[in-house]
Amino acid sequence: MRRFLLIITALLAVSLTGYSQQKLSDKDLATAVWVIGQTFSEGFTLDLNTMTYPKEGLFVSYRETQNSFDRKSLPAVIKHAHAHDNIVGGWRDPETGLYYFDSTRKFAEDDLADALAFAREHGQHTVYDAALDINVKSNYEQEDIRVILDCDMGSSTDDLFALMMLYRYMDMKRCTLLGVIVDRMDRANADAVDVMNNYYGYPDIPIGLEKAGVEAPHVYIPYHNMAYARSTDGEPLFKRSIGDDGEYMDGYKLYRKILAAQPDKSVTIASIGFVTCLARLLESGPDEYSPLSGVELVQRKVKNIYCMGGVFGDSFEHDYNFTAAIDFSLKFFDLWPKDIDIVFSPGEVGDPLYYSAAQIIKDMSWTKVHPIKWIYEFLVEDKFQKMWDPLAVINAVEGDDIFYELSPRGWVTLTPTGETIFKEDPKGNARYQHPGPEGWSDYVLKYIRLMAIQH
Ligand SMILES: [Ca+2]
Repeated sequence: MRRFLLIITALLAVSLTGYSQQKLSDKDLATAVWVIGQTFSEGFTLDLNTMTYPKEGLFVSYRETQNSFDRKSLPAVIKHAHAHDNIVGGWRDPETGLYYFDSTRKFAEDDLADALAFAREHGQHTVYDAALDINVKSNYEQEDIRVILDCDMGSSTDDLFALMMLYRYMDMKRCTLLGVIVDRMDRANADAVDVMNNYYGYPDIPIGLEKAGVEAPHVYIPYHNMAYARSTDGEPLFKRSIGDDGEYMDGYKLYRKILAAQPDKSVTIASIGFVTCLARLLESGPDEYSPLSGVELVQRKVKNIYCMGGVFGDSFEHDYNFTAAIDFSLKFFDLWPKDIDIVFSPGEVGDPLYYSAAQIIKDMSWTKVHPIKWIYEFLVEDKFQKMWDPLAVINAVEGDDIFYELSPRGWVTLTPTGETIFKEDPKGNARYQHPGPEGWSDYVLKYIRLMAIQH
């Protein structure tokens, strides 16, 4: 009977949209919040001004109320909420079964950097996005991640999204992008990266370009002219740091220059294109940047590599990245040091992540002119892009424990026809991502979309 009355009280409280909390005593409010907690076992966020559940915004708990896990603690939570944002949240810890209540702060949907900074400052593990209904991990104990992105810019647009994610991670102080290697020959592809660097506010990130890689690989979407787009009055649409007469360093050379200047075992590589520059790096000898050979330099400076490529599941679709540059790929597999971890993001993991052209344009409606949006407005006939490449980048920055279930350790060999073969061995340097459980693909796509709407 008592529980029944409590539920009635709570439902009454919640149903009175616009009902000012001054009319509801704090004692009644505590009762209502308690019952809401009992009703929503997964968790809830409640705006005490309106007694409604917010439909948008990013929500982070205050540190001051984080150990409030019983009914006695609720008056203090509500008092804190009144003095701050007037929002309370609750969630059940699945390990202990305890239900926690928090006073909560709200940020705008496009203010993820500030929301994460607040979460880190307050020792909170997650930021809740009400519009997308996802929890974003704050990784507040994360160390500095130094990343080199190696991409085949100029064909599929998922390389652009992967690069966009890295700028957003930098905005959130979650990584340092040391450089971008473009392993698809043709300077227009490097110019596209230059546009992205400038657009996202990082005009000085060095760019290297493959000069002896795969000859004329297939182009899926010919967006290489994006860097030279003009407005109707003939003005360049996008800023660039490297002029038409400027030079890009050879990709493997830029690898050597960057690696030589980094602390030992500190660099993470995210490889989302061909491995031609990596193969040439591994084959390289001492030069003006380092007395070490390429293999020694990688062994000394690289912590790990996350590699979009390979097929390990039942997919019939052949791997593209390794096969298209098979001679380089075989060298890469042969020379990559056996003591440096490699995590593969196989094609089948990204296959279900469809980002539609219409959704891309909508998510970038916060700005009139945007390099990725420009491609979708003016060039693309495809209806969607599969988000393969961001998966390697997310893994590289967020670590191995959060987004993915990885295979056991083992060794991966590449056959001359481009097949990737995994042999389990606890001493092996290789693991590969498994597709997540049901709902996982939706979650990751929402996460990529959340990054796309930040500005
Ligand atoms: Ca790619």
